[in-house]
Amino acid sequence: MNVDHTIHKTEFKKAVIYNLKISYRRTIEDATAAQMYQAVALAVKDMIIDRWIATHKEYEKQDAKVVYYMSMEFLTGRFLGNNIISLCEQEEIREALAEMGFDLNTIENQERDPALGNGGLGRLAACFLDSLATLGYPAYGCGIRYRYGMFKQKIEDGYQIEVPDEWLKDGYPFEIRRPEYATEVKFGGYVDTEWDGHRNHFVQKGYQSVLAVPYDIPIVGYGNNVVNSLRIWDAQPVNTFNLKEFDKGDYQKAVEQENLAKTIVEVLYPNDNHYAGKELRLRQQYFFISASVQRAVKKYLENHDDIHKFYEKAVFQMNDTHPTVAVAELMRILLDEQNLEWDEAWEITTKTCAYTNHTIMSEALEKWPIELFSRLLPRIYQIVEEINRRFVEEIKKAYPGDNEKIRKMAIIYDGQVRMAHLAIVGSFSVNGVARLHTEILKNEELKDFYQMMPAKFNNKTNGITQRRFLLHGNPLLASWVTDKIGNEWITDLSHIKKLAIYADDEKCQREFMNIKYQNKIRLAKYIKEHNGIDVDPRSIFDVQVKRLHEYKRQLMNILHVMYLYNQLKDNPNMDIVPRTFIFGAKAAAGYTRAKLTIKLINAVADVINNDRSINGKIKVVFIEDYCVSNAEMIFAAADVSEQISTASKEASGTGNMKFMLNGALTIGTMDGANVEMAEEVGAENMFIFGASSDEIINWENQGGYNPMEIFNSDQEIRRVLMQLINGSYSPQNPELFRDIYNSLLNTQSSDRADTYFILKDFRSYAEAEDRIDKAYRDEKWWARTAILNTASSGKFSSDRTIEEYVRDIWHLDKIKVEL
Ligand code: 9GP
Repeated sequence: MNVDHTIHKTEFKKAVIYNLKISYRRTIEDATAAQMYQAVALAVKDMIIDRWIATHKEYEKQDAKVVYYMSMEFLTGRFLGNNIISLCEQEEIREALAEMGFDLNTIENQERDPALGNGGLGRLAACFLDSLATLGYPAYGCGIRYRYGMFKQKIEDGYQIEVPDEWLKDGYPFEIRRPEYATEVKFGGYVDTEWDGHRNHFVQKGYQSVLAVPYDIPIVGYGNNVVNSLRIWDAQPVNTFNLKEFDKGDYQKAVEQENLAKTIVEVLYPNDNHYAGKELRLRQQYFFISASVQRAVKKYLENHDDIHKFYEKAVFQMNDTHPTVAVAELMRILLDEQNLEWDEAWEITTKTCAYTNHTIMSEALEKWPIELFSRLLPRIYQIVEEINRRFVEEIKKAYPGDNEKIRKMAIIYDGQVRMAHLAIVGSFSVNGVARLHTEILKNEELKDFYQMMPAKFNNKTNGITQRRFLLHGNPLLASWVTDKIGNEWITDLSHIKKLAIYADDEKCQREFMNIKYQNKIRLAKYIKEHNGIDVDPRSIFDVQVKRLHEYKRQLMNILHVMYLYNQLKDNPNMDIVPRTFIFGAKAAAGYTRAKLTIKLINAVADVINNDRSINGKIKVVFIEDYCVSNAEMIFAAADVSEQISTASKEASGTGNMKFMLNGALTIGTMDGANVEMAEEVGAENMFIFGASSDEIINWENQGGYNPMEIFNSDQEIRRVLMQLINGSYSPQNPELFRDIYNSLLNTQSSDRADTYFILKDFRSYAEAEDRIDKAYRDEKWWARTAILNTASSGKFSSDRTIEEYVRDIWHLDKIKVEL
């Protein structure tokens, strides 16, 4: 980019001063950091706007095909820092602010993280948007403008407390309200059939409706002038004062509309890999999908007159089953508004929709009771019934007399609408998110569908954006990498493999490890400020940060810490490298066992961190409110990355890739994308342990295993388990962790014992942890392996993933934007 930086800096400062004046009646001397953030953000937005307009002009000029990435969640994290980086103006802006007496990092820290997502699924959507813009592909993210995003987590007395996230409280400077695209969305009522002499028309009557009003947030491509949009929908009452209803004295109905609008976008359901089955959730789904699909069709018809070719200009990627009503909504519009015949509408729909599956966890599979679905979406339900009727005919044709196939594959069965089945039937592409995951879908979970329609199935291994997770999150390492190999890695991560030649160079090893050390000091400072705990940056930072879920096995990690502590107590002179076990995790508000696990981690931390007798050899830290912005700092500081899910359960994982990029070594099972990471870096450069996914699936098919045998035969494991119920970590209430104990041994309930094979994998895990201790002592080996991990992370850029989606599914053309 050729920018005259002197002029640029002066102009930028002027803009900030002007924004402060008109927004806050403040001057630079009396502005607070929060006000400065708003003023700086507006000045940056000003730099984005012309590019944003130019991008959309270019799309129109080229009549470009667009991908609509439909997702209930976009976990974007803060925008200011990323936008500045994408504009390639970081140094100028940093200097300009410094000249005004402000520090860019402090200003960036004022931004509230837009946390419109739970975990991996929402963060993946955000990485994809970043890559789409950087690669120059026309795209819209379509989502919901939740008034309250993911809750803020406070830890009080070791327990998680959920605090509302008021991210919009002070206004969000980057968004733009677009009332000109407001769209009505209808719920409830009934469907009337009207005959016009030629055909029946289906008309929804007696419904309630809300007005969907979009807000656009710019997604700035790196250094290429491309700016795409994340379009999130807000809900408003259609008429605030429904005078007609008031005249009839129906006060209730008038306020109903208002309440409906308010509640729809009120809050993000804080469930990750778990389906809540709440009516409001289905409303949210239809709300943003109906608005997005209506708008996509309208936009197409503004410049085209043949609706039959809609799919040549638009593709809908459904992020998990949550947006699946898109299949039926597009059918509704084509049938009822465009007056197409069923077969024509179906052809267009199934050439437009594509579906990504993100999990095999059965509790995450969405199924809606017919009663609820048909009451809320009566016309959509009729359409789904007809899709189902025709699909069942196809099953019968393919498998005559095989009722079992119908039972297993029908979309509507046993009083429920199965959204995954609708998604598969209505899409031309079905993909998993890592090779192993896709294989499990094909051979286990979705076997029947794969056998009937193999051509639809494909794999797209997830990726992450190196621009947020290295360039922004780890500036020291980023500039070291650029010094060594140039800056092409920023937009093409495959270049990072050039670092491999430095892996054996002792000077480079020292530099690399010194950067890690600086990042550990930065995190240690954060931990001191936020947790009041002193941690030694020379200790191994062993980190597990991700949502709390039983299958991710944070419990196995903390049980191992308890086991290690027992060894240290027995043998205070035990020779181990000091280790800091760092956790960060939010648990769904209603997930009792996950919340109890957080309490256990904090209880163990309390005992161990305060035991002088072990000389600080191990410490345990639970970082409060794990979110995108502190994640960036955590990845940069990690030595060890814990990716220890029960094999087969983690579809891909993406945190694993962020750690690898930042030079952490992985301790992990052969699960999700870990398998492909091992392929890239070599299994000898990771710490792999545990049962394979085949073994796990086999045991599951046999009804599990008997953990009591392990309990009876392994006294060290038994000791750890007994400490859960003898008050070692909860002297006031020895029974506190009884539920966790029971879940592992199943002494009380009819559930399968140790569903996630924690005790089964424990020995192999402890042995791998021990290998880490030994390996870390060999400084050269460790440094070399850390560099090799970074150097081998090229495959895991979301740029690569997006190129594969484009090549195999979306078929988009790149555009160039000149200013
Ligand atoms: O659990 C998966 C995680 O493994 C994956 O990396 C992420 C993105 O594909 O999706 C998660 N799935 C969900 O959050 C719910 O399906």
